[in-house]
Amino acid sequence: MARTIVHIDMDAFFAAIEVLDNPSLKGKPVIVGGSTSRGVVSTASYEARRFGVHSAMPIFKAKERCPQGIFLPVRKDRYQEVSRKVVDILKVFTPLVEQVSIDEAYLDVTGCEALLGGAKEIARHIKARIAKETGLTCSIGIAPNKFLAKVASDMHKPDGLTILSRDEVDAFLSRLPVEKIPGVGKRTLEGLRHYGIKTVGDLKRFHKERLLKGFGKFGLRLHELARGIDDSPVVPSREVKSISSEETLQSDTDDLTYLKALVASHADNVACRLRKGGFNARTITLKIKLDDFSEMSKSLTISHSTNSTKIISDSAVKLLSNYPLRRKVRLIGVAVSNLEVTKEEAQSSFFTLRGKEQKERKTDEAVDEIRRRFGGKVIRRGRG
Ligand code: TTP
Ligand code: MG
Repeated sequence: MARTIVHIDMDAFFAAIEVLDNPSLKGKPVIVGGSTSRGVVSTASYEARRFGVHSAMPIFKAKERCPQGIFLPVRKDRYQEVSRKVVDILKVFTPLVEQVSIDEAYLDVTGCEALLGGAKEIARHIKARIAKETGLTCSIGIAPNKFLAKVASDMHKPDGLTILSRDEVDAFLSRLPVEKIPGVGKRTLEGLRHYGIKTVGDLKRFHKERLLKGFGKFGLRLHELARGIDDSPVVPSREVKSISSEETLQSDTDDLTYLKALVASHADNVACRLRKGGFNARTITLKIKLDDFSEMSKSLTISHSTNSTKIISDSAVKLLSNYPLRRKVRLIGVAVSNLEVTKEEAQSSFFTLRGKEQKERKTDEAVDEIRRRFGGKVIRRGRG
């Protein structure tokens, strides 16, 4: 069935937010990037791009090209906040929203035309809503698949709107430079140039087998993309609702000491993943499958959300101790849910913790650091 895919990419995203938060910067060459002179440019306003400044350029070079530029540090939290707002707006149009980076997303609006109007109407609605609720502009591409929609959204930046119908695809692609194909980086580009391939039209005329030989699996993808073929679906990004860790035992057991050690180990695993993901949890669940395949889960909810190995482990072990084991255990695990994003204050409230809690926090951080450096399996936490 013919699909209608929308690709949205915010314009000069980080720089546009800086202008939004400080309107006196409007119309000026704003450059956002690493704060040291050894850093690189994250992005630049369109005014700064006229001086030849672009993403990934060393800051010192950007300063040479645009000495009058206004150089600002990256405020990732603020950009994330706006990014979430944009995604929430998009979800009003369809639940089929796949966020692919901080400032871009795909929507599958197939069949929504009757409800929302034609493709152009849909795009206008989205742009107007984003402008009203965030004060920012975006560029939109609408096409029969993700590849074409993404290329289309890049055609008329900033504040662009490009709609590609099936019968326009061939003409559009034949002139398109191959470097515009998502996934074609420096090395692939060199390879393609080596074969004399400059446009997608050239690519289409090139033998499939030679593409396979030269570029492996990606060569086959290039062969399809050159024909405007891309069947990849829009996969709605799911919010993380819970984190779990469990295992089926080598042999069934009712050895409580051993089971408690396993529970502690799985609790440590989920706590570590919470800390890595920047979450705290309030609900801790113990999951057990018995040797007759019956299943049970017991939960408890604590008053203050946590990512502490000790608190999660103690809670899960308590759930196990309170559960009368009638049979041998076949599978055991721990899950946490009721997640909250770890707040800055919570992270920095180290000094308000009591001595014992401070020590536990320090242990968690030290173990995380060792795992980060040497891999997850180096340390297995016991119960203490
Ligand atoms: P892009 O969408 O590639 O760029 P942009 O939104 O700034 O500009 P455009 O109008 O061309 O879409 O990237 C989104 C944000 O991601 C960008 O504002 C900053 C960040 N980013 C980096 O930090 N480093 C990079 O190398 C790139 C390309 C982007
Ligand atoms: Mg962008």
